[in-house]
Amino acid sequence: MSKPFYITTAISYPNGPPHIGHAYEAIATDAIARFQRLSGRDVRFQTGTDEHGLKMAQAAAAKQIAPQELADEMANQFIVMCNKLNISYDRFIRTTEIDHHKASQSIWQAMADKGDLYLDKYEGWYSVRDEAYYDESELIEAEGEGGSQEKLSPQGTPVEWTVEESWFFRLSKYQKPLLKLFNDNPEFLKPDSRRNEMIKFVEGGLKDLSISRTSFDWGVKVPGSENHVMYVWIDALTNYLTGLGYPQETGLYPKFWSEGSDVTHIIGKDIVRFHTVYWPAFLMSADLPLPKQVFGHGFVLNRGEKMSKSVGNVVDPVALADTFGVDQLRYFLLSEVIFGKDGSYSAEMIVTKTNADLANNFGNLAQRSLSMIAKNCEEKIPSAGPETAAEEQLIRDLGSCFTNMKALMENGDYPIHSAIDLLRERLSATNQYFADQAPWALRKTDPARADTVLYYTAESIRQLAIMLRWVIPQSCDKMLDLLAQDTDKRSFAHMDNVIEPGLTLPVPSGVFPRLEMPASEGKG
Ligand code: ME8
Repeated sequence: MSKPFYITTAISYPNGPPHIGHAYEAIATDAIARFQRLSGRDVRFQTGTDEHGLKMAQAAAAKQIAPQELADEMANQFIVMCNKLNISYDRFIRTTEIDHHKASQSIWQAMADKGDLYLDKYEGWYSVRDEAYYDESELIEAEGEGGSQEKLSPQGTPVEWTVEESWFFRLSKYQKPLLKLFNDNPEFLKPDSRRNEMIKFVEGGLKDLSISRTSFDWGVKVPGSENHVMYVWIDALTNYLTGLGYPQETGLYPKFWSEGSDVTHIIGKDIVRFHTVYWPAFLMSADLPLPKQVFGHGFVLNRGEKMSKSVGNVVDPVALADTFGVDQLRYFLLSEVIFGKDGSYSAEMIVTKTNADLANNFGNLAQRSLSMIAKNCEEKIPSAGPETAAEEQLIRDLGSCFTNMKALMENGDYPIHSAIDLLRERLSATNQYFADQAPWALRKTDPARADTVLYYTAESIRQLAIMLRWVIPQSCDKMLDLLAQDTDKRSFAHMDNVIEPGLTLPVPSGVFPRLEMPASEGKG
């Protein structure tokens, strides 16, 4: 039996509506969660919103509303986005929930009990945009938003000099254990390029971390120091435990957060330090198990797209899904962006790619073969006569594709785009088989052979739809409905089944409409 699998996205700041980067992370994480479920694993998937901190407090103040009101309004938009994109989360966590305050206070207390927290005065640089403290040596001199030369964070955001009483975490104590973690577990941080960066950062020495604030109160109260709220990242990272019921020792928590489970955090490249240095150090301090893997994906950039001037490059992912289709957007992002690297998108790229791979390749194959079955085989899956070398190869290659796809997705690097490439090759090969065998011509000369070709085409579509279900779930389910497949026979375990001759099929209909470039979009 494989271990229970717990997968999470980062929790997003709801200081504004979701953008395409949030959608990308949710879609990629969802695809991996679905892949693991199709493989038969016990999966728990969590996403949510990170609602405390100065950034939220300032965004609410700018709108002259309470932070909770802003959080309620925007968290709802994140939930709408996840539902729209068919994100199969088990829990959507909001850090303003009561159980989360309790969990954050528990991990705080565990670190305090260890002797890892002390009170002192913080004096240094803080970036509200990144909700991060920076060392003087990390800052860059560059042109700031006002046009003059300024000190900026390594992410290019403004920093301010901060002086206040603060609780500190003895991060310095964890330098050696963290280096050991990186060295003993090459899988802990992927891709490797980010691992090398973090090893360098930790080798450079770790300063103790300021982990509470007194200058505002929008956060989780520090136990025993009521005038302090926790640094937002302490509470943010704890969300992964809260969602499992921590500190309760029964139920989901021991099942999904233990040596006997695989915990995977999918996050963007800008927050790798928080997840692979601070988070494991907090967990070590609290004597809690560590995640098995943190994957730092790249950024999705909208190049070639005309964007609204007032909001910079923010595009509403729900509007994109409305325009192009949910599965079209999912397919595009997952196949176009190399997981772990930056990628770019434009309306034209989405239209071109999904028309080629989904409408022309997959859609046409299904539409042509299923309408032939409807017309010539009394709407039933025909019986197959003896297989020729062509069918043998068709089925053998689908089997190898399945094996290779699983091997790729199980190696820890999650090369999602390469797994999809394998499937695209199979779609093309199945189309080629159908064109070469020309069942419409065989119908006149050798009807039994025409039936055999239609049978194998239908069986190939069944296997392809199962193999693509983690990428484009709604469309594959529609395809499997057209093949009259029971809903409980659609997982990887059913790849070995074969479609039943004589099965009555519903009236075929198109699954992938051909997209047109929306009139309002530029050519990119
Ligand atoms: O960082 N492309 O929240 P966030 C791809 N609350 N991913 C992107 C992206 C882009 N253009 N822009 C952002 C936070 N992301 C914290 C996380 S977790 C305990 C707390 C990713 O709303 C980003 O890297 O700024 C992060 O993984 C996620 O979106 C949320 O970003």
